[in-house]
Amino acid sequence: MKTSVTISAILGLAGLSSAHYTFDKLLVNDVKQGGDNTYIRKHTRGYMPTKGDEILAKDFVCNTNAQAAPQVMTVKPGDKIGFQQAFGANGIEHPGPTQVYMTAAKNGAKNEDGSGEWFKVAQSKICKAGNAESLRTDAWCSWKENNVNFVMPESVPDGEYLVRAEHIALHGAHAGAAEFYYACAQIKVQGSKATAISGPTTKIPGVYAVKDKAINFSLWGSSTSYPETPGIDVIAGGEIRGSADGKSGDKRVAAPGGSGASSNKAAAAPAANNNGAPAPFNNNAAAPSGNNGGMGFGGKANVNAAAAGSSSCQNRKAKRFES
Ligand SMILES: [Cu+2]
Repeated sequence: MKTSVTISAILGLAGLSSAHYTFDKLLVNDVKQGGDNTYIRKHTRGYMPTKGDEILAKDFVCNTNAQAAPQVMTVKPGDKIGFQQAFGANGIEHPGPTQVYMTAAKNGAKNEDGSGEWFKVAQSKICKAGNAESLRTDAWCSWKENNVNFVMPESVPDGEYLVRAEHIALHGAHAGAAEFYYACAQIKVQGSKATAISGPTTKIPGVYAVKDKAINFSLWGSSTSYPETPGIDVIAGGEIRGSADGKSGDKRVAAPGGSGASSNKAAAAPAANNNGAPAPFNNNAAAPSGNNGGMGFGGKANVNAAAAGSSSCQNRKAKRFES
């Protein structure tokens, strides 16, 4: 019984799924800026995702053989920044969270290699509360959107940055095959009153380990929430969209901290806390009812049934599903 429910869910996902994607067009306040790769670094991976231990390679920074883009886009705090899909793709139809990371570019964004410290400026998870089936599809904030987007927070100081937007597709995550889609834009922030960021930082690669719970999470059990947070926590004042269970709807709220000394301290908690037990500073805390308590892993029978049918896009393709 459980198995048949899971298999019908797989068929449902496959039917709705569209092709793979990457990002090459920059949007500011929903308006496209320049052409393809004018501000977003061009890479040679095409639309295929990064998987498995590839996330530990240097190419995980801005994607395979990424080259500096010709221009740097100037934005101000409060501007909505979007990374739109390339190759005519028009909607993210893989289930999973989005992350946006930034690193300061002391010698200018065009010259930045991304080998320094990165902070997370935005996180999105679930925007629509629903059942286990919707966790495989339209519960996610990014579902069917054709760009990964966030509003540049006031808490990011002026300067040039590399900005790395990422979507993680989780449909194969239970089998160690989460898919990473990402690209980097060259952006200059102007008009901020902030002087320093407050929050954890990380290297990329290094932000994720292959065994992190957040990227080995099963969508094929009975969970209706995603209590994990991939990578590090969002900086104080950064954007948190949706929540772990979607009960607060599609809202963008500022991550805690940024004014009080005590909350700043909490925000600077070690990154290692993020992927394990609940940390003192938890992104979900910004949204009501963010925690359903369970880890969301389904029973073994369900996991295996799902693995047989959809452990990867390739498997699904072999079964004549378009992934
Ligand atoms: Cu895929």
